Amino acid sequence: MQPKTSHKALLKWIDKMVALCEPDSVHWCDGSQTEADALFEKMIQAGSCVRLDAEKRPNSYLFRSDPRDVARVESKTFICSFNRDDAGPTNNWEEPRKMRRKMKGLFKGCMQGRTMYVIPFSMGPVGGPISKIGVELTDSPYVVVNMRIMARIGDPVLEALGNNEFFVPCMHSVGYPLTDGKEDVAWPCNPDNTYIVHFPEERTVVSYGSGYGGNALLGKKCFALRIASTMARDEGWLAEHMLILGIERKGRGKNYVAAAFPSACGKTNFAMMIPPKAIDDVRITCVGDDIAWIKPGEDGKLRAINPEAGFFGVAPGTSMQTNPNALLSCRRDSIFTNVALTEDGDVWWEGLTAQPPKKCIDWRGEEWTPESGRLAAHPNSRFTAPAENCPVIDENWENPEGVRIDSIIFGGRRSGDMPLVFQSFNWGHGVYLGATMSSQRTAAAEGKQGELRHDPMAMMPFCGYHMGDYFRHWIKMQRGLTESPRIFHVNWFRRDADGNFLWPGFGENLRPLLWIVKRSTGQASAKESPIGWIPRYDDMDWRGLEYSEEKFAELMRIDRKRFRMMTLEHEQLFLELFEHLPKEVIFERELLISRLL
Ligand code: TSX
Ligand code: MN
Repeated sequence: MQPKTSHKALLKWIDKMVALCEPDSVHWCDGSQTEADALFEKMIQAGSCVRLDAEKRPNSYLFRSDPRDVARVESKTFICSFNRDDAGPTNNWEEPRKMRRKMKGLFKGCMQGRTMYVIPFSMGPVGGPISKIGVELTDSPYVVVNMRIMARIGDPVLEALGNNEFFVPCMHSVGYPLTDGKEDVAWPCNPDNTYIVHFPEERTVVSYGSGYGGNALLGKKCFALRIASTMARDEGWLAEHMLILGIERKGRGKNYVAAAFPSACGKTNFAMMIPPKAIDDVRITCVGDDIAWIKPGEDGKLRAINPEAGFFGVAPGTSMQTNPNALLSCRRDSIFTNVALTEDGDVWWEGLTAQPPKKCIDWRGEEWTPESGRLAAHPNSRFTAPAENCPVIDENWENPEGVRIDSIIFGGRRSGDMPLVFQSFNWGHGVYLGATMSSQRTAAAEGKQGELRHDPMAMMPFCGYHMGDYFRHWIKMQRGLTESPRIFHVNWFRRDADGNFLWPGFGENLRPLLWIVKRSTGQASAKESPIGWIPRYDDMDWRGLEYSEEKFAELMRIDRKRFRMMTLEHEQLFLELFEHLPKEVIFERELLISRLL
């Protein structure tokens, strides 16, 4: 196939990779529906996927992965900076030259018997001032059809790339060559030799052995977070693991909020939540559910884009009760991975309906009944859905200039201590709240259930450089801004002594969100507390919800002793990062302790 560009650096890199990987052919992806249809047809023939029922789930497909390839592999994820110190103690590091040599060995002949797909992709609207271009080379047609939903791909991107624009080279192989006519399998992968490698100084990604999610769709975690966070540090902006939502109040205009949550907090649910019926003068719209690129605008205020074009959401737990807008987003034109297949050619997962189907095919391809005692869908099963299918997608979601961010929210899953919502005293204190973010592990995650785990700004697995330098960059970001967003902390998961959730969550989260937006625009009052500004009972909008002042007091209670103990855990994290920490976060801890005495 003829190259469709005269970009010298791109052509040179592809020639080199073709010589190394030895694919049978090279396919330049144009991104068209015709191309996607042909790829799906080929994958159906190969037994890699099934087409779902044309009425129940139009233009949608189901894939089942190898059971050994079902999630991101953090133990095999590397940041290969020149100096080990630049990767920091929270990342795996290997010397770049040594890792390059290792990758070269793995990639030698790795695409024999396969097609190499060239995927030019844009993170953010094509040609936008905040957007960036990447090119992924992959031997996985599954990656192509997913990238087509999650990013803008194909001819328009090549055109924007022109003859010498910058791009991030992203090299991917499932690591399963079909040497000498070896037979293919439904989900080729190489779990024993999986590596997800980042070269932050070179701005390149190399991934081998996995075809799943963030290991293989390299525009998402690898580029838009790990590489982009490094670019953002160097260029004075922020690449964050944040959702972006719009909140429009009748007669009071519209504001945008960015929020970072660790896993298992229902980030996608929050990003497209439906307000309680009684609050009928507020509209919530979704700009993005996972990643925000945030840049100072001409006016010295922060503006953000969602660099992605789709949702790669966890399926289990998603229902018409928890998140109707996510379900409607994957009503059509979607890809499902590792969920169950029903008898009528639709999908099912735990939590989708109160009643499970009488029988179905589980994520491993085996017959399943409610009595079989296994999960029908893998806990990390996913839907890949186009953002434009979302009923509440924001009118500005593709605005290349982004949306103005008025509030930043950090959150966590905390059963015992954190109040529903509070506001930081200032930017530096807000950065401290983000830096010391912590969440309880759920059954799905590895490790002891209920144990608190630090996840600064929800970026622990996604920061492409030293976490201490990352805090410093956050502190520095305020300089040069004419006005900075207000920073808040929320917790939907506080429980009473009997273990019951104190807060109903979901749509009711609009109430703390309303206070957040009013605080950010000087429209709500608050009370000072040792940990920040908190709403009084009367500062909250209680229309349509019976929630007593006593219960609110319990929900908002600040146990000074517990918070003093918490600062010891903060110290533990800070010790690890000590040499790179900005003194602001150390002083914020001292101030917090003083206020808690
Ligand atoms: O996503 C959630 N959100 C955010 C929604 C906008 N979940 C789901 C779990 C995370 C994967 C929540 N679970 C939330 C929440 O706000 N809150 C809870 C806890 C909870 C669970 C069930 C109830 C209440 C709270 N049920 C009843 O009150 C009947
Ligand atoms: Mn995420």
